[in-house]
Amino acid sequence: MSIRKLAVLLVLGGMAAIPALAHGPHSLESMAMPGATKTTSSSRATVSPAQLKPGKPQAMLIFVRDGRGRPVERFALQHEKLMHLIVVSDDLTFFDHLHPQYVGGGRFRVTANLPASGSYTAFADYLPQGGSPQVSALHLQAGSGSTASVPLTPDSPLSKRAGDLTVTLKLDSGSIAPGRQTPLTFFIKDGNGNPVTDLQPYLGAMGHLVVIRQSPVLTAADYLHAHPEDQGGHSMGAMAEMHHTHGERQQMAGMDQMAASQKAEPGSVSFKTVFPGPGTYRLWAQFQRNGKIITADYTIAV
Ligand SMILES: [Cu+2]
Repeated sequence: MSIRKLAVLLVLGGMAAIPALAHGPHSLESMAMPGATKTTSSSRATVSPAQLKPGKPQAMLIFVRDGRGRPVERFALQHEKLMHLIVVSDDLTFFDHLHPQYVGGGRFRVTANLPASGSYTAFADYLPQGGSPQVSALHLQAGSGSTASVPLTPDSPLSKRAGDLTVTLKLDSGSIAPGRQTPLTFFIKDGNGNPVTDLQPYLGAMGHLVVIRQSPVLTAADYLHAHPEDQGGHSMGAMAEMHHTHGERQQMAGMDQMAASQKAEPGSVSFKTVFPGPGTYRLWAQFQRNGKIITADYTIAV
């Protein structure tokens, strides 16, 4: 048996534990949080092609259908975009954050570039108009072979170089437990060690945080998408609390100034998230400064 055939069998074997296998290996039922009230039947996304060449930008189409198989025609903006697509290698070493373009009829077009042969997962994050936020895990293959999920070692210290900045994640170790609101605060310093206070809004907030749990087969349940809370942020439902976690801006105007300055130190951006269970998590924090996006990545144990 060829290595490639074996890899395909391994992938299919891994998929068997997951619902919605009947929809094909590249389609997973979108997963909702327990207890969330659904206003529409759940939708699902598929991707074509799911087999790509490594190291080469290639166009893909993502097709979103409702529970009855009809195209979802209308989407609402979330954080300034109709769809966020987070692409990771299955070992969570590669990360890309893309914004597919809606081309109508439930279809989004995006150009992906998978750097090396192996297996990847793309998390499509979108909000059907009048519905609830959805995450679909789309499985992609570049060349042949799977990307083994090797155990990741938690980072210590939690300081990362990102461009010419240093981004340090501060965790209150006593508060990291599954199922509990966990504050995640990033301190951003320039090359001289001074706090960076001139971050620019990125996707309508002072930062963007993606959290993914390491898993032999990644599913939508392993994905947490977090943004700092918008200024004067509206209240969110229980499901939104889980998917789009709250954070505080480092700079706020007018009446909020005093309250904000008590909460946030200069050069810091805070998020809150709820880790759904114990495990090893990868975090990618993104900020914008001088028109450039910087990404700092971390591994933590919960
Ligand atoms: Cu995005």
